[in-house]
Amino acid sequence: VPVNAQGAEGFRTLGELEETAGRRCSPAVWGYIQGGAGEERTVQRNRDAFGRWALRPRVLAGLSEIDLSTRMLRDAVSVPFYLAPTAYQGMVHPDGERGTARAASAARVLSMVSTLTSDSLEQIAAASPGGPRWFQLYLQPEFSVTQRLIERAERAGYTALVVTADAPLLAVRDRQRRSGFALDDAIPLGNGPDVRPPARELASKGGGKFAVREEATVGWEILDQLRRVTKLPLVVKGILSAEDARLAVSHGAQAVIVSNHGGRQLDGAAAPLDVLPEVVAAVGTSAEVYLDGGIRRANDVLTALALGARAVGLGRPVLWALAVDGSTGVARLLDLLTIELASVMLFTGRGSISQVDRSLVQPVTP
Ligand code: FNR
Ligand code: LAC
Repeated sequence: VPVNAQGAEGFRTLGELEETAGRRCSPAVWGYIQGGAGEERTVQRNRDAFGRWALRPRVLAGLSEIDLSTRMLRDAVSVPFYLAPTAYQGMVHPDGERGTARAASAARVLSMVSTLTSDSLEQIAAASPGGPRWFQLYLQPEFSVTQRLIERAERAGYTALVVTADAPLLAVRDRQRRSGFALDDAIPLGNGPDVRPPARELASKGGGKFAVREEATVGWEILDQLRRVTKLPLVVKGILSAEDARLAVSHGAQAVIVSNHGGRQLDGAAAPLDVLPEVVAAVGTSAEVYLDGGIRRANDVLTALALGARAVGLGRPVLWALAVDGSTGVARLLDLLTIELASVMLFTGRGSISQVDRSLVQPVTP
């Protein structure tokens, strides 16, 4: 057996990806990527939730073809999973967001591109001319800066606006603090010096009072305000209750993403998978429902789809693949997951995504 039995690609299976990436990243960057809020109970919960469901195999289903293609709002995509937005990809590999977007668009997988990228949103669009591509918006302290970002995203051909609502402030992340990483140390933001990440702390005013930074003081009417400045469909990311899902829809969101930011914001929050059924019930057919958090294998994808998600997002796995082998690594991740998904569809007797329903899963004791 050769010393590097993994071969040039660095990983041959989805299962070895995380560990391989961990060996490639500096401890500080790894602490940032892996870390969650507080003591990471929610990070753990996101994964544990999948263990409470089993897939129900179906045999002799007479399938001659498996079709994984579906639609996310107006975009036709080849698979029911997409790339969740993640910041500062240039830190993990020089291919950066351009490399990630290129791999995704070649496979016709949808990319949600963060506001906080190392490359500019125009460079990312140019590297993946066919898309599909949505722009993830972090509201800026000045609305004029927000508006300018939206105009740029429209001009560059992004087809929806993903408004991340669960980060009015970046949570204290113990692991990240211990590893010594601060966003301020990160490489410069590709979208320009006037674009800012969410605040890292609340400003104390003394006497137990704290001030919230301007852009984080908004209420649901911000969606109405955004709709006045753009025709792009609005997607709200970071929904974890039926109440907020209904509010998002009533303010014009065409889709919601059930997510707890990969366990990076409110430690103690529920797993997206556990909240998914109530959100799906609350919005009915008035909006599309997506989910991210803890998706690692094809069985996770199908479990979430069976419980009502239209598509699911990959966060950390994309960063792992990028760290290991740049754009090629991301392409390999998407390929491995796609092939695995097709086989799981066959084993569960589903020839197309529209045939995935609640009867595909059953609750089990972990
Ligand atoms: C994120 N996430 C995120 N979300 C967002 O809306 N804008 C962003 O810029 C980022 N940045 C970011 C950086 C890193 C390092 C991570 C790990 C995550 C959250 C992301 O979109 C998604 O919600 C979670 O990552 C999904 O969970 P998994 O797949 O990582 O378990
Ligand atoms: C994070 C922010 C940047 O989770 O979204 O680190």
